[in-house]
Amino acid sequence: MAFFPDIPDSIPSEGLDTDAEFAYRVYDPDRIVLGKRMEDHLRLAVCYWHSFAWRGNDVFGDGTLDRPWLDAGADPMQAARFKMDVAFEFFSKLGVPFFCFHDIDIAPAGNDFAETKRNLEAMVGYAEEHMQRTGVRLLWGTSNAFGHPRFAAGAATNPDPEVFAYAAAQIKNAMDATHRLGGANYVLWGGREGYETLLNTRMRRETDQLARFMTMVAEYKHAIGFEGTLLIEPKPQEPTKHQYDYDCATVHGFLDRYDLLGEFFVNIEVNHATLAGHSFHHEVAYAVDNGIFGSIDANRGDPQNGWDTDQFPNSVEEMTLGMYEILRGGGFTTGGFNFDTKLRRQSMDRADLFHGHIGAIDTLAQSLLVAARLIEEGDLEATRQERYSGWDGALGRSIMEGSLTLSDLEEQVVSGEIDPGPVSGGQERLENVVNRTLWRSIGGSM
Ligand code: XLS
Ligand code: NI
Ligand code: NI
Repeated sequence: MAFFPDIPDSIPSEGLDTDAEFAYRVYDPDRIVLGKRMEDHLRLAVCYWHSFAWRGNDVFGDGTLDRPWLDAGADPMQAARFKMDVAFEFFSKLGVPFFCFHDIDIAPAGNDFAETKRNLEAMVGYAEEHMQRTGVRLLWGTSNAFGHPRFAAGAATNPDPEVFAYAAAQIKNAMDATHRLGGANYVLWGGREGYETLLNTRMRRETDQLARFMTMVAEYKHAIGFEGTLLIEPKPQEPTKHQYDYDCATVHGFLDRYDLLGEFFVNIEVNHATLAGHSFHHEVAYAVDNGIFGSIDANRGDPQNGWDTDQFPNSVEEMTLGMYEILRGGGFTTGGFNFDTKLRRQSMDRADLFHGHIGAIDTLAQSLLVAARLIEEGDLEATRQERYSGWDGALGRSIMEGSLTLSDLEEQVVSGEIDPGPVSGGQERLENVVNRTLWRSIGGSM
């Protein structure tokens, strides 16, 4: 029996003039953009946890969402299968190629670890059947090593090595599950890998532990022949006061320090960029430029809130700027756009889950079109190129090659050979270039 009986079996791509609510206006999987299908550019994924494993509760009140499989009293494995049936009905009606999950989203905890492991294996088998039937694939798997009280002081960064060991066992199983389901990536989000107070914390010890843990994860990846990408998801705080994977630059420095570059890449979340005091554009540009770009969690924050509101992306401008950097860097390889999105607590109709995702998908599709146009027109890139062109000349090259000293440069400046004048950065014109392209897209001429 369908859980979403009023939604058609697939969401059609009908163009901007349609009146249908359950239709894509811009997203068209087969449309070719810069020589590639839209579906292959965006690699869209729905997240299991907020969409199916959360009832809409917040710190002030109970769940509001209609999620009958979460009701108390149900047999846990039966409820997990019911949840998965509904999740796959949703994925396939929406028409996205991928989903993402945490271990505990798909399988219930048993009475002991061994039973939890058996539950996970059984549900992975059930997921395999659904994936075969629907063709939906796994963008990434992950493990929830932050929710259970044993992880209150962190998982890998816990003061107790037994908690480290427990997390290791859990993450090994989640990696096995991801590998078995052909996941394109495996994600580590350090939910409580940080501190609440420095008064009881040895910061350097904790980051050493985290690095050891990540090294073990990378070793295990190679041991089992998992070909997906390992991803770290930076976030500055929440739930802890301070998280060690603060932002892309911090993660980059960490990977470099512990010799993990090339093993881990970043999964950038729009809202986490906002929480870190950056723009999404900044985080993507940093990751692409420094060779650590991996994947995106497309959920946004709200400028008036200081927490992770996980809203559906709806700003074409914000997503265009990130998309532009992604395209400039050659696009996704194993990554994609995951919707780590939550409905608002009042959005309690079953159809709301479709409204949220359909709007978000069209927002990303439109952003892709605008960003592709910016690439094709080439004005931004040409301006950047011109701005740094001095570095391709004799002076720039010799400085960077290391063949000039401070004294050499002083000599040339004293002799008057070097006498630079100020040059406009042209910011307003560049902002106009972006806006013009956005406006043309609103006029539908794309
Ligand atoms: C929380 C994170 C989380 C990860 C997966 O803020 O975004 O949802 O994406 O553990
Ligand atoms: Ni988040
Ligand atoms: Ni996320």
